[in-house]
Amino acid sequence: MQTDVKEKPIYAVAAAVQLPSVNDIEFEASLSELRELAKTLGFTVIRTFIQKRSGFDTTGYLGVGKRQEIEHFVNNEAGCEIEAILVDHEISPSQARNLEKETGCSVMDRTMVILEIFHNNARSRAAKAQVEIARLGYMAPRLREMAKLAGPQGRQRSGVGGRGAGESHTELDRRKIRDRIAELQLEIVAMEAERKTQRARRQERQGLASVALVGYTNAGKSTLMRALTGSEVLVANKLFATLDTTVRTLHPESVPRVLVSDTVGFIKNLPHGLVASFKSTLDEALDASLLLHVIDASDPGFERQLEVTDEVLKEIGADVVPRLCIFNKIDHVGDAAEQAECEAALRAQYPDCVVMSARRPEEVAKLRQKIIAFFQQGLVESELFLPWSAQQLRREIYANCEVLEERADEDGAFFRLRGEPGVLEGLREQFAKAG
Ligand SMILES: Nc1nc2c(ncn2[C@@H]2O[C@H](COP(=O)(O)OP(=O)(O)O)[C@@H](O)[C@H]2O)c(=O)[nH]1
Ligand SMILES: [Mg+2]
Repeated sequence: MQTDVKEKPIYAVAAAVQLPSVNDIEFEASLSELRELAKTLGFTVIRTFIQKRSGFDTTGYLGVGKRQEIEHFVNNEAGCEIEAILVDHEISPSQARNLEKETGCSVMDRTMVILEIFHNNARSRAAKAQVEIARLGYMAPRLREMAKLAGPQGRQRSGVGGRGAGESHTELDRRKIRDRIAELQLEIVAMEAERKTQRARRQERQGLASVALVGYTNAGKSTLMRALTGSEVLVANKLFATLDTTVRTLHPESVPRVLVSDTVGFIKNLPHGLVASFKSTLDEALDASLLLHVIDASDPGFERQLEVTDEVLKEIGADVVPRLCIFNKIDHVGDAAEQAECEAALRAQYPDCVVMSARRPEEVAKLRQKIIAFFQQGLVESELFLPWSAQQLRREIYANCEVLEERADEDGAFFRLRGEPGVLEGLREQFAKAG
């Protein structure tokens, strides 16, 4: 596992055309989402170029003047090496190629940025196949342009975001890509059957206490994850945080031990072709015994987002998993009076919800208690006697139960324990045999 947080930053610039049909708020929201997504891939976006136009420039997406401005910035002003231009739309292969040629930087459009994140986060075989289908679909029309770039004068593409996989695809012709997509689709159908068995296995693992964070990008999922698990160092570098499976234990450790996992997050401006692969990356949510649905209470559009999240969770069959709604960023909702008003309104509309700020440690501690309480619901208290002759079983006790009290006498030790009924029964049987 990579833990080196001193990794050199990878610099990028963002660029976007604002069409007349898009208002300033929508435009800025989409751009800031793009910057968040870029951060997930390890990019530091140091400058954003925007241009109002009645349509995209057919040659290079942005008008020629803006392209020159970017070229000038990248080569004379930036003061660091700019690895990529991130474009907040899906653009055509030739637009991308022209932009690359004129600026000397790799171009990643919105679709590609998102695809790379999905690629890094797909865990199950079905999710990987689903993401590969989307990648192939994206690559197919771009092969010719990529081949043009690949000559001796072709730019060396950076390794960021798994460009390597794209390169190997340049050798395949379109027919091969079509065949591969068909093959993957068959595999996915076959995997549906496998999923059913996985479900059954998951049921067996119910004993394992696991929580998954779901919700829109920028709601504060990773921040909460960090606060709940104390994994400051690892999450500090977004690139490695994404490549690692983001699963950590609740900290300080609890009984039972609770695993917390982060998910990719819903994207407001998700290109159509990526819907299926996005859903597949939510597999994690299906494995959890409890979902934490994180909502940015300070986002004016949160109600619609909440609905979409509910719908999608239902579609993937995760609506049966118990769920806790967390309205986060309450500190970001106006002054104290406005915060109180907002909190009261949320509590009235969503009974059982949590209203909090991931930046307030005491509220994070409360959430942690609430999570633990959820998993302790099924636990029972019991007294067990462990004779001295069976002291080798002490470790079993401490590993599997919460010890509320331990008293010793001449014959052995009395334990007052809290744990799952099955676990306590198992211990009792072992003690009987050993005693
Ligand atoms: N004001 C405020 N900002 C927050 C809170 N939680 C997260 N943030 C900020 O919101 C941004 C997105 O957070 P992040 O955890 O990356 O969101 P994710 O995309 O859901 O994982 C970051 O800049 C966080 O610092 C909160 O409770 N209050
Ligand atoms: Mg995140």
